[in-house]
Amino acid sequence: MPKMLPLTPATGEMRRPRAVRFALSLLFGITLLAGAPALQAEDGYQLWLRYAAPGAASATASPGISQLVAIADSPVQKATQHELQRGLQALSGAAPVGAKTVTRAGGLLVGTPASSPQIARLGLDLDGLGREGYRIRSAVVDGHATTVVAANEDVGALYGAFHVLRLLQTGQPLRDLDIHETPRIAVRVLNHWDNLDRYVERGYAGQSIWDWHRLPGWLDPRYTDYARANASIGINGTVLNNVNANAEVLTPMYLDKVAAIAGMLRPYGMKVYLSARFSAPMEIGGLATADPLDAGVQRWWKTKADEVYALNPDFGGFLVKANSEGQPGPQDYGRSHADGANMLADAVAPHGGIVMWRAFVYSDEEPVDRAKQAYNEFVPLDGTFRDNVLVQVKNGAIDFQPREPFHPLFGAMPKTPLMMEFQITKEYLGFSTHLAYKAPLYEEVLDADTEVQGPGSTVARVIDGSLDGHALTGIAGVANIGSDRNWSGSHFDQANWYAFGRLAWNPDLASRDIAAEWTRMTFSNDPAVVEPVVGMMMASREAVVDYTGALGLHHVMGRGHHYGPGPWVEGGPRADWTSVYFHRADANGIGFDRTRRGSDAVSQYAPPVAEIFDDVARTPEEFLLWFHHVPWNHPMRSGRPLWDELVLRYDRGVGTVRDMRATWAGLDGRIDAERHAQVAAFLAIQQDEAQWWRDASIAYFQSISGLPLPAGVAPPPHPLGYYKALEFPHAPGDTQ
Ligand code: GCW
Repeated sequence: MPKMLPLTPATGEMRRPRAVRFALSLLFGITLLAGAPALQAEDGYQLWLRYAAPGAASATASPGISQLVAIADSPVQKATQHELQRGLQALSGAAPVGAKTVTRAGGLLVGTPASSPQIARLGLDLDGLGREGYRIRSAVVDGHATTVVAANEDVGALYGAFHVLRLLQTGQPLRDLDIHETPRIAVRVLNHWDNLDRYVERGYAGQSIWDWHRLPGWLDPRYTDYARANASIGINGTVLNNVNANAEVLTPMYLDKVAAIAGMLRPYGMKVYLSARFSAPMEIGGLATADPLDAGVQRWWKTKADEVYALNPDFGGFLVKANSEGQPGPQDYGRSHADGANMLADAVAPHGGIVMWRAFVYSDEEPVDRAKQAYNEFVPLDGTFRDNVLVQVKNGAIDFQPREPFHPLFGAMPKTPLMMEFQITKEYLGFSTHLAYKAPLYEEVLDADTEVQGPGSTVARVIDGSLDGHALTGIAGVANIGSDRNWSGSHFDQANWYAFGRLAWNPDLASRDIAAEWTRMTFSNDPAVVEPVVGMMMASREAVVDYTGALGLHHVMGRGHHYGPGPWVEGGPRADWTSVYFHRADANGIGFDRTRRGSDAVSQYAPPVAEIFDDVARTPEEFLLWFHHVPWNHPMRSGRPLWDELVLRYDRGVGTVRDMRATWAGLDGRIDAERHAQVAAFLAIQQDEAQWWRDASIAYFQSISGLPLPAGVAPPPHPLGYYKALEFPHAPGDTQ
């Protein structure tokens, strides 16, 4: 056994014995807590890594650590050690005075066979765990009951350490464990839509956390906490800048700053990526063209890649938005998306980099249904991308709406690895003030069956590579992180970051289980908290769908800033930026006919799915108006006509928010006052805004349908003109 040291984070490292390179062996007793710890003011900065003792209400034990042997050489090992020290000490330190140590329960051993002779001696089978996977196993080591976390590489051990901390935080006993974990998706990244002036497009949590002006001289400790939070949920990369990219990020001055951030994230297994502006060779390189087939342009990108990698050897690669919403791209030179992607792919390939090429493309000059355009442009290119290219596809064909059917590209490009793009920030789900837990949305899409290879060809199996045998796989989440003290703008929006990471690691996890896990770590293990909070979270996304426009309505928000209702939005620069283009309501009915008789978008799905979406009787009602234009009196499954059903959904949404508010009010005293008060205030905002959405939408659609409201339904308090006249010139997050 290595020598025991007292648990003092500051000195543990300095006194490490050289003989054993990386083993964390913690001996701790089990301390039964006498009662829930006193509630302390919290501002949300700690996220789900509060390491609060699970509390007596969980009826389980928390470790009271007595001694620690810690050996850590590499940066990743040190990060692991620090986290375990921090976590275990806080978990035990939270025990109230008078808690009694009842038994000596054993230790915790974390490492790899290469770094720890003790782990090597155990001879655990680590095959199939890859670089990032880990095993957690209850074992007897040197006569002590021990929880062993073993991995092939340090980063796997880091992830395993976070898993143990999660078990402890959620009040689960460290007994009889035999856990094997490997990530199902290789590239698990955040996409920051952050500009270099710290403005965050579609960001509702303050400024960008990247303090570009002070970098690289000032390395905000927040970057380390960011990396800790991401590593705790398995996120292994981040794209620092907006896809609407500024070429300057590729200049030497910024590349130094990028390298400084990368240095802080690296010990936590995170790589840094950049959004590349396609026209950069012209803007910062002085070339006359950015044509991807031009030898000078190709040379410029290769040299640029060499420069990036010289500063940052494990740089991840580039993300590109090209020929979309005014961004430059290969089509400016008559070249294809594959030509553009491959040129960049060739530049980063010698360094092991990848290119994530976005499929979010549409053009107002294209007369076809916007929902069809990405498929039309990309499917013919299947098989023509380099091996290190991923095509990044949004979850639905329009744009991160509260509900969309899965994007028809999933399953339609078997020779190309497609990566998922989810939005974590809530551009269309109430910014950061509305409580909307997005994991059910993510889960719904991941579980959707493309049927391209028969039943079971789920979107999850497309993106994890198992359907078509791809090793390079990826998933991206548009970040909701900013400079706000609580990171995400609201306490509950932290759950969307958390859930994204957990589903990126394992797309089969259930959104309810993730909600429970997050609630336990973020608020309390008390079942009187967990059950109602999980209930609120699980109802919340459907509430947003209901009060913003249910039954397949989409893109009915305010123009530009996307804040609040705007079903009347029409005119302006392009039809497919209006609401009337999407809902097509007239005196006879409502909905976008995407059937074979209409835009024929249904035919982009595999035949069994297309058949269903083409048939008004078989289309799930939540997608009715997405695929069909139906009369206002279309009979619904409830027996009600469509108009009545739609109106009642608006009311149902407002009602759910009212219930959430009441539930939260009932938790007063069980949640620390600071966080409780902010959530309560935000729920009040949400209730007002849900009511506004409902009133404005009903006023508008009634002006089109001309139908009376169902019996007992309150009319909107204002005439339609009142809602249409509201303006929000300074709403946050708009495109600059
Ligand atoms: O969701 C929409 C947003 C734009 C965004 C664009 C995209 C970054 O309204 O702000 O631009 O999609 O995904 O490229």
